[in-house]
Amino acid sequence: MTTTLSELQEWVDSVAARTQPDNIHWCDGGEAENQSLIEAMCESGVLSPLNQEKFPDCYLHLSDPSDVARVEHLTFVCTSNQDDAGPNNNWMAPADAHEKIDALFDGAMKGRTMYVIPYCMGPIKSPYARLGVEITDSPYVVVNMRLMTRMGADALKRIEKEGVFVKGLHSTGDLDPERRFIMHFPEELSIKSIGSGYGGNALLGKKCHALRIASYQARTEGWLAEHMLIVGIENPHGEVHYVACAFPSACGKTNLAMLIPPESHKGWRIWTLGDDIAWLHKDEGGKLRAINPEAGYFGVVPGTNEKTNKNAYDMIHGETIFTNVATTEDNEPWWEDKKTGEPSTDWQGRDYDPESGPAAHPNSRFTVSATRNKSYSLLADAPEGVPISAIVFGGRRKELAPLVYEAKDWNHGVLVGASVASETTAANIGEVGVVRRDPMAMKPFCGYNFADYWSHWLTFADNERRLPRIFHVNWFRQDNDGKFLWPGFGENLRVLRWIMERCEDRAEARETPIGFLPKPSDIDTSGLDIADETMDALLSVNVEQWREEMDSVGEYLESYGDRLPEILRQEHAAIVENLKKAG
Ligand code: GTP
Ligand code: SPV
Ligand code: MN
Repeated sequence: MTTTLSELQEWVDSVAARTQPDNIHWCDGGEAENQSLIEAMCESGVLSPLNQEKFPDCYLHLSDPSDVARVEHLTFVCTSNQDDAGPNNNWMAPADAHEKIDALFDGAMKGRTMYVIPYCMGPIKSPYARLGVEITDSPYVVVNMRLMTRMGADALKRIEKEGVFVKGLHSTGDLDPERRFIMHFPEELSIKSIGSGYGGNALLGKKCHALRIASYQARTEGWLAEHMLIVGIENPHGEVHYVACAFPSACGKTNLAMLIPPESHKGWRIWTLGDDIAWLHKDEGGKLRAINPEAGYFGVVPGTNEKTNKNAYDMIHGETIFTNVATTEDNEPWWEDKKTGEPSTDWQGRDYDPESGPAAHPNSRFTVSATRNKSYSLLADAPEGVPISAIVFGGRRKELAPLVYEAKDWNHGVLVGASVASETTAANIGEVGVVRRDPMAMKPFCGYNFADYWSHWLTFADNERRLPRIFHVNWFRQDNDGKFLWPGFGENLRVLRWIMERCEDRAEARETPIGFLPKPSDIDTSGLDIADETMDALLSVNVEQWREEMDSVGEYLESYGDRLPEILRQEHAAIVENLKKAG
């Protein structure tokens, strides 16, 4: 397979001239190709088969121990003008960036096969879908891209027809963190990544294309590319609301996207549209509609069990690639909080020893096709996407942020999103558990200046009535002993119910300085063993702490200088004023 599109052919030729692979393989995305790649990787030791009786067609990949997460400090947005990338991004001048990274690509694929992966982000017939081609020397990337995107012949056909595609060049290089860079050229619709084989660094359709490049395009074209799950919530009358939630990495998107309603909620159903990324467009009637650009899940493994997330637990019992989990004596995958079995070999392939840390890496992941998820919505393939009733921001906060609150209107909602802060997680290399600002859960993923991004969000306010309402949730409040106050997981449906009822003007709320909160009695806690004091704590606003928080938000926003939209400044001032009046 080659291509009729000369721009694509010339790019592939020029990459081959620089990287000097032994072979070039154009991926068709078919079953035979996939099987032969898996066999070759099992032979070379890149993959190993797991217990095929209990985990049919499941494989284990152990990455280089230095290459286990995204690397925000090595990720760059290379716009001609530094201010366009903004204080939220590392920046390098495009010419310098190309020179630096091209030198690393020189001869990088000697002795290897170069794979050309045409892919489509979004339903293949959707007008909202976008195309890309990833060139990589990693067969692991190929089989993962096949699960995560609509990859192969159909995508290539559309690329040839439309002629516009994102160029993503990737090589694992020598995996030396000193020679690892993830560079984005939004003005050229291109990405260059070297030195990592891991997740968001290497599967370029995901964070690099569908968020960093797409967010940049979305701004000029009038839509939004967001780090959001999309979920349909069906009540016992068969009415469905679609909700899009932006939580930072490893803060509960996959779990919420496929949650199982609690016992007390008979007749409720959850439909998964997406678990990580949403592309939102205004339709002709002015409603926001969402598509999921992805076709699979690259999800956090630890914590997944029959109680927390049975859908995910069942889904990953077949046709799944596990990265950096432990294994048991009889070669089943094992991870912390799996609740059954014992680890015998850890994620580095060593005999398990509790002294050397967790058995599975905290950022170990499963890659699996969305079609294996029992709650996968048929509408995930709908070209026009689904209408969104509510946007929900959230973060991982031990203190401060209540279980749920609602913004007063769209502009206030943009402030709520811009103010999101969350404790860092193992999804990025670096310190874990430190609170940092993560506006709209997009800190690592916005491909341009956050101030311009907030201005873009604010442009949607002109048709408020048809827009989703905006909320903020926090499943992660803790008591003094570090115990979670809220049971989370399936029980989060109770909070989503209040959110949906607010969207239908059916639920009560009390006005507070930070927005609308439910009274404890507004959240249905039937069948839940939770103390009244706990509900009070979860649904209270500590004015003193919030004053400090808003000071810190104000300082953060001002760090964006002249580009900061005046409306956001006013929204912030209004909350500060409310808190002042509150005593
Ligand atoms: P990325 O794939 O990195 O974007 O993460 P994500 O936002 O999809 O997070 P995910 O659903 O994988 O959850 C991350 C971790 O948080 C897992 O270990 C979960 O078990 C845990 N978690 C998810 N939801 C809840 C919840 O409601 N309460 C608590 N306490 N933990 C949760
Ligand atoms: C995240 O970190 O938000 C992820 C995993 O979803 S990765 O694909 O590595 O970005
Ligand atoms: Mn994510």
